[in-house]
Amino acid sequence: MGSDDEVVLLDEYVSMFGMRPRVALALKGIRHESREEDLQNKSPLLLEMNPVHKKIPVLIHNGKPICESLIVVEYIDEVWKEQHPLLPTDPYKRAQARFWADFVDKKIFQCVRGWIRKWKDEEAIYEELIDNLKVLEGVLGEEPYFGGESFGFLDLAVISYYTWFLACEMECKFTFESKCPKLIGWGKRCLQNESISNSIAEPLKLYEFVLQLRKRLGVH
Ligand code: GS8
Repeated sequence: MGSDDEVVLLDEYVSMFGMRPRVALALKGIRHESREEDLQNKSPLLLEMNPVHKKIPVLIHNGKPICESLIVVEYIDEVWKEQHPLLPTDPYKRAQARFWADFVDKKIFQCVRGWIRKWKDEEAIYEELIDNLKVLEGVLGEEPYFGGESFGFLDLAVISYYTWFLACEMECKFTFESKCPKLIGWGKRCLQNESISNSIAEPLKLYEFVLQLRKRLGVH
């Protein structure tokens, strides 16, 4: 891809989905413009570029939109394939990485959303979350990254939640390290890379966002 490519990311700082293309673009060193959306007052560009879901993130590459965070990351990986490949080349490993990324979005997302909105008793939410994180620890095994020796597609799908766990810690009475030491060790390893640590949201800012959101939604 040429250096005169126009790459725009419609994003929201706190979004676990927005963080994914942010990390992918940073790891691959792709110059782009990031536009922060106010999701209470969506821009005409967002409505035009994602008329189906009207959600961020949207990557606009030379005027053409790509929606849904994992699809965006796959697109970035295919277009800029020379720099920091994310998906494995082996078809079976690719399928596994996609399967577990989907697991993260189905299971872990529900727990984080449930925590923010206090859907259930908080102990039940934390228990469910930890159970799912233990499953992920099993997937990680003894490897440094989900992608094996290097940070890959599934690492990227999970890291956007890692910072959310740190935000949960401002409220819960345990540390995630005490429950899922392997996963926390993995997260710390990932954050040693500045492309990653500079692209994910700060836990304190997430927690402030949660408190504001709860206030707006009347959640006590
Ligand atoms: C989810 C995007 C999403 O929920 C993905 O990209 O992976 N499956 C999609 N985006 C939210 C912000 S993060 O909570 C969003 O844009 N919400 C606006 C709305 O629902 O109106």
